[in-house]
Parts: sequence; C-alpha cells; structure tokens
Amino acid sequence: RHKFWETQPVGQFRDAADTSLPDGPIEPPTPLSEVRADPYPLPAAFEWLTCDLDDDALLADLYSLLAHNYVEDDENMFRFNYSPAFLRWALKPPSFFRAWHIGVRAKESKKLVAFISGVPARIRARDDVVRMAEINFLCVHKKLRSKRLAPVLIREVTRRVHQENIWQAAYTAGVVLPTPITTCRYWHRSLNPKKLIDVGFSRLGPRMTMSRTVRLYKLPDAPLTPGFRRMELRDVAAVTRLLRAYLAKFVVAPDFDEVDVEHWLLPQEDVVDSYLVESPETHEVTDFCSFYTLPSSVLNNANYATLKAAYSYYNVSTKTPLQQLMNDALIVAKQKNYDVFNALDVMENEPFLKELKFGPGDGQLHYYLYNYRIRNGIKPSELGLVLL
Ligand code: YNC
Ligand code: MG
Repeated sequence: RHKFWETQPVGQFRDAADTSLPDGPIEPPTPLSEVRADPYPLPAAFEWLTCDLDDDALLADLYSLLAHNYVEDDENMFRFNYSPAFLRWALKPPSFFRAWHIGVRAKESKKLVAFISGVPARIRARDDVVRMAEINFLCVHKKLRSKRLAPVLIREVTRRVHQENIWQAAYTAGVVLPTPITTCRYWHRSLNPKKLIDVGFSRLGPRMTMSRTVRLYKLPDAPLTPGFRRMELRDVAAVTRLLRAYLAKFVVAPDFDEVDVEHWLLPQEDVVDSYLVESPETHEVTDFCSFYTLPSSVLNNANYATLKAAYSYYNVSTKTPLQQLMNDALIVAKQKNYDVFNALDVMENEPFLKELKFGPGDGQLHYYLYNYRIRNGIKPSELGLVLL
C-alpha cells in the first residue's frame, strides 16, 4: 500500500499489535562514514538547489511556489499563504542548517518546482530529550505530481539530516501515513463572521440571521485581564521558565531554552505574537499566550483574496484561568483585524475551545515521528508540540 513508507524506519501498521517492540529509536544511528555522500539522483531535467533564504529573490521564488502549490483544504477553496517573513522565521531558528533548505529547480529555466525543509529541534518523548529535525514545507509543483518526486525529496532531506548526526524527525501531515503518534483536529473561532460566511469558510447556522451571528461572536474592544501586555525581550527568561514548567506535563513536547524562546516567541509583526500577564502587584509574569499568523488565499471569490488567520501556538496559565487568557488572545486578534482564530485540540485546549465558541473543523492533522516508536500513540491532550 505504501511502497515508499514501508521501506522507512517508522511505526508500520503491521507492527501495531506487536507488544514486544520497545518505545524509542527504531534503528540505531549508522556511522557517519556510512551516510551516503552524494545527493540522490533526480530526473534528468531537474537539479538540487540549496536555498539561501537571506537572498530576497530566492525567498520570493519559494514564497510563490508555496503560494500556488502548497496545502489546500479538501474542497480546494483555500490555500495556505505563508508570508516571506514567516518563511524566514520558520526556517532560520537558532543553529539552523542551510543544507536543510532543499529546492529542486528545472535545469533549463531555473524555475523552482519543489521544496522540502528541516530545522533542528530538541524534542522530549517521555523522559528522553532527542535531537530531531522538524520537517515542513514539502511541496511539489502541481504539474509534477504523482511522479514519485516526494520520496526523493524525503530521502534527500533524511540524508542531509543524518550528515549532522541527527537520526529522528517530527512532522505533521493531513494525510494518513504509517503511523501517527496522534491525530488532532483544528477548531475555528470566527472573529469576522460576515466575511467568513461570504467566502464560504463558514455557514450561517440554522435559524440564525447575519446580525444574530455577528452579535454571537462579538468581543470586547480591549483585553480584560489586568496586566495583560505584549511580550518583550526583557521577558525571555520569565517566559522560558513558565513554558518549560508547563511543557514538562506533556508526553511529547519541545525542550525550549532561552535562545529558542527568543526566536520562536518574541513578537514579530504579522509572524508571531505573544502576550503575557504581569501581576500589577508583584510584577511577576504568571501567564502567557501566543499565536502565529498564517493567511490563506481565497480561491475563486470575487470579493476577497485572503483570509487573515491566527493560529494558537503555546499558552501557559498559572494564575489567570486558561479560558480567560485565551479570550484575551481572541480580543487582541480581533483588534488586529484577524478574520479567524484557529487552534488544535492539543495540550489543555479542549475545554476552552468549547466555551469560547470555537467550532470543530473538518480536516485532521496527524503527527508523526521518524525513527522513534511510541507504541500505543498518545492522546492530543498529551501532546505539547505545535509545528508551523
Ligand atoms: C506527505 N504530506 O504517501 P507511499 S506536510 C509524507 N508527507 O508514498 P509522489 C507523503 N509523505 O504511500 P505527490 C505526503 N504526501 O507510496 C504524500 N506522501 O509510500 C507520500 N501537495 O509521492 C505518499 N504538502 O511524489 C507516497 O506524490 C509518496 O506528487 C507519493 O507529492 C506529494 O510538509 C506532495 O500537502 C505532498 O505538494 C509533495 O502532493 C504533493 O503528490 C504536494 O508521487 C500539496 O509520497 C502540499 C502538501 C505536504 C505538507 C509536510 C511534512 C512532510 C513530511 C515528509 C516526511 C519527513 C520524514 C522525515 C525526514 C527526516 C528524517 C530524519 C532523520
Ligand atoms: Mg511527484
């Protein structure tokens, strides 16, 4: 059934019942001298291109490849539209490897036709902190689909990850592959219901009018929690402490240090936003919330070209109830003109999703680890990892 994936060190569907297989790495590392030295061969018309994302022209080419060929919803109404600034942020974290930004271009026209990327991360599974690659932005131009190019891209990124003496990876996909560690659902909270209905993202509920719907999703003009403010550079140490303590509760979660937090959570306009609660009395940072910005192109709509979406990222509550904190996140997202706020049912999200008028989406998001077995999988609420 899976000609490629059956050859890879991932949990195989046929092993699901085998209770003798231990959790942890599936294969041991091989000596670096045995890692294949040359890139995998591509069809003759194409060549590999290690991408320099500091090159604005190359970044524009990558943006355009993804804007036209990356992930769409099941009904092909929307397509992710990651911004150039977002791509730079997502692909250049601390100690990133340029060799893991892998393009394929046509030899003759030099046109970028496919891409795959990895970034380094430390991810903890139970009490094992593992150096991994987070693999993302696998994309093959629409005209080159179903030609088995994807397995070549995956093998090549795997080779380049192995060259750095890293043997595990984490990734998410909307498709079912062998074998998810967990399967999550996106929930959506309307901020601009009229536009969402106009573009076909949501529908008017039964016995609902537009004006009742607008009223239903109305939010206060400003955050309600005293001491709620945007995160700044001086907050990195406090946020890191909060986040590390919180993520320790989950079975699979990133192992963030201050350098990671500065990169992944310090606000960057229209890329990532983070807020915290600083106690007006003690000036202690007690709570934290964040979201990233990922618009979607609206395909075939006369009135609108894009939806502005916020995606819940990492949130920590120790004093402000999580639901109140997330309500404030919705309020600032509305202030900043987002149309919708999305969140997965990971970590402790499920209770607030229901209370804060999120509705369940249709697609599912499957989480995977490469060369690392977690035998019975985990529940979404045991997962503390959000990939972009
Ligand atoms: C996918 N999303 O099953 P089998 S997510 C992984 N992730 O192999 P072909 C995928 N594998 O089943 P196409 C996949 N989608 O025969 C398909 N596959 O064993 C598998 N879409 O290849 C598929 N981006 O080239 C099959 O298919 C084989 O031309 C078929 O290309 C696929 O970034 C794709 O959804 C997805 O651009 C590139 O459809 C194309 O269709 C496309 O004939 C729109 O491929 C955009 C899209 C995927 C977003 C993502 C995470 C990717 C993870 C890749 C796996 C990483 C493994 C770890 C590597 C490092 C290891 C270390 C250490
Ligand atoms: Mg192909």
